[in-house]
Amino acid sequence: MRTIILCIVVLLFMGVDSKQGSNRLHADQTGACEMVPKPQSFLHREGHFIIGSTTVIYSPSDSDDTVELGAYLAEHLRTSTGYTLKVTSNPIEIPLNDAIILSLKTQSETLGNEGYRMKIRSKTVGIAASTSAGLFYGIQSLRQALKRDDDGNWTVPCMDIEDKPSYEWRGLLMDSARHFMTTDFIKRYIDLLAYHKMNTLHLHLTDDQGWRIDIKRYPLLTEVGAWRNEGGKRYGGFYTKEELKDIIEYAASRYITVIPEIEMPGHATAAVAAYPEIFCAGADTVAVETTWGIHKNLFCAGKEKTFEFLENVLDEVCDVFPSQYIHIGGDEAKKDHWEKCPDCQKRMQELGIEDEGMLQGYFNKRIEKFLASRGRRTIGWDEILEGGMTSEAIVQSWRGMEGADEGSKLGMSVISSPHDYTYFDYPMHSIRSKAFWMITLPLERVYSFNPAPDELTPEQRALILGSECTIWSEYAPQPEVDQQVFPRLCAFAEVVWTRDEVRNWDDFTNRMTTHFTRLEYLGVDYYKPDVQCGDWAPGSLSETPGVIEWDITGVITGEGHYRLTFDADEGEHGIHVDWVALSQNGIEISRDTHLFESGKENMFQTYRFDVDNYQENAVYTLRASMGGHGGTDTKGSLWIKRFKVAEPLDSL
Ligand code: TNX
Repeated sequence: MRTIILCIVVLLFMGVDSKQGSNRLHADQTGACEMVPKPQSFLHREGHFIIGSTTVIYSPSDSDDTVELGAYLAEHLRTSTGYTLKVTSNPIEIPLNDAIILSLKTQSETLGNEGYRMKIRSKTVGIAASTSAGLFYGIQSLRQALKRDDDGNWTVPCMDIEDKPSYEWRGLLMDSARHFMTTDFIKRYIDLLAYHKMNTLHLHLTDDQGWRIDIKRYPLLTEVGAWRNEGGKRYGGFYTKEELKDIIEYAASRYITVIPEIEMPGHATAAVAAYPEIFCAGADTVAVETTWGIHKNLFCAGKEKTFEFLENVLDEVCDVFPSQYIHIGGDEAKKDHWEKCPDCQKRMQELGIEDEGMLQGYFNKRIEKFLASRGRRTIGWDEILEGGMTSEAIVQSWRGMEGADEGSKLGMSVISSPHDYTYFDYPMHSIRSKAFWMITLPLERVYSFNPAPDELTPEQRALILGSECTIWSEYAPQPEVDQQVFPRLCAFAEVVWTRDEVRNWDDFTNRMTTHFTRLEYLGVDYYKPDVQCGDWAPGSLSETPGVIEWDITGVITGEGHYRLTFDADEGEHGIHVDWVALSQNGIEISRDTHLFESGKENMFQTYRFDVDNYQENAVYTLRASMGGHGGTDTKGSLWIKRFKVAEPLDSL
């Protein structure tokens, strides 16, 4: 049944897309390569290989990994083409004229750890690499080369590719602390990362607004720390160790390393809410945070209990995560409590240091030493440079590239994640719905990013491992993540995979035309602009809030999650909103209650709704309790955007 539906979907694409389809064929014939990220070297050849029901996949028996790759490729081709191809590790069974051959060439030096060579001819497809990771990336390129011709054959154009990544560290940070993301959703992203030849998933597991990893020795971390009050409802969640191991294993089979981040000493509200004994003396007890921003609730650096706690936590983290690296955060640690806490001050006296920044340095180095005793290397945000770290630690530069410059001068390895190129929580176009700290980050700017800029010396550049993009989730609950991340992740993937000399913006946007079709086929809900669905004129609002209504029938187009934004763009005064509700045929189906007063910092003008039972002929009405804020001369508009329900990925 699934295959039939997929075939219908494909046929639909072919139908709707027939003009584009012939363009695509034409593009190939002129030698353009449509893959994203673009291979380092590509040569177009005449002809096609046809994948039919009799095609055989050969995967070498060198290791379990290589054997599994054959099955992995067959499964993808089955979901795309409907054919269940034979997979063999017996060379005698390879047909001469109808085979996809994976081979491990251990002597190939030019391909490195992740490179591959692919030769597609009319009788065979050959993918060779010196590692199974390389074969895996060759398979991703093959998936992207697959298309259906006018006769309904599944074909791949003849070509030669020689390819390997520019950077060894190609990552995405997912923040499931601010908004929880399900394990299925994370696995879906693992597949999307793999499809774009990325190899690192950084899981931001703890923050002020939630603690998301089960720690056996400290059950309150999840009993208390994983939950917060959101509009009167209990919101949260956490991962059990089994769930995390499952994610790690799933990622490993797609050549992705999962790096955990346990934030310290700042972004620790959820933890100190659960265990106040590791909070500074004299500070009022706290609850798990419900607002965004930089909070001052740090782990106490004076108490030995804090280090005992963190070492025990990290001990369990190391048991779950086999990664060579553990991220300890280190960013945005406001020292207000440390300045007043007798324990912290005593510690500073003992250490003979006068400033709290140095105390954070002591804190970091102690934790780094512990992690080293477990055979792990520490990663921290660029603030870790302030108190001094050993050159063994890795610095993740986020407040620009200064941290990359400074860290590499000290001989430290670097992950470049400057926020103004890599933060996909920032809006891609409209500045209408953004938090005060965000800038607009268009696709072209992401594409122009250079993780190891020319201003650095060759020695410094050699220390840049690569880059990570991020989806911080304060303003991106799970249903909205796809539209924040895509298509920017495609541009980013090319930045970290493809050499500068091979990259070109116009060529990228051309290839994206085809790639958008792939994303759609995969079920990725990539960025769409907001649609205007109402407005208000000066004098139409009173100063005391009243209920205003808009008919928005035409813009509710199906089931899913909707985000509404108020744009109070004209007039001396702003607006005041208490709640917004969505009705279907006069019956309220969803309501979001929170205060918004335009002009006030840290207030968000967006309201969210879910439509679970969409009816095509129903009338949809939006109602808001709102008024002018201080005056009634305000004029503005309402914008809405639909986010599709994330489905498990289909295959190409
Ligand atoms: C800064 S990046 C942060 C995060 C926020 C992000 C929002 C970093 C190390 N800290 O805590 O989520 O900005 O854009």
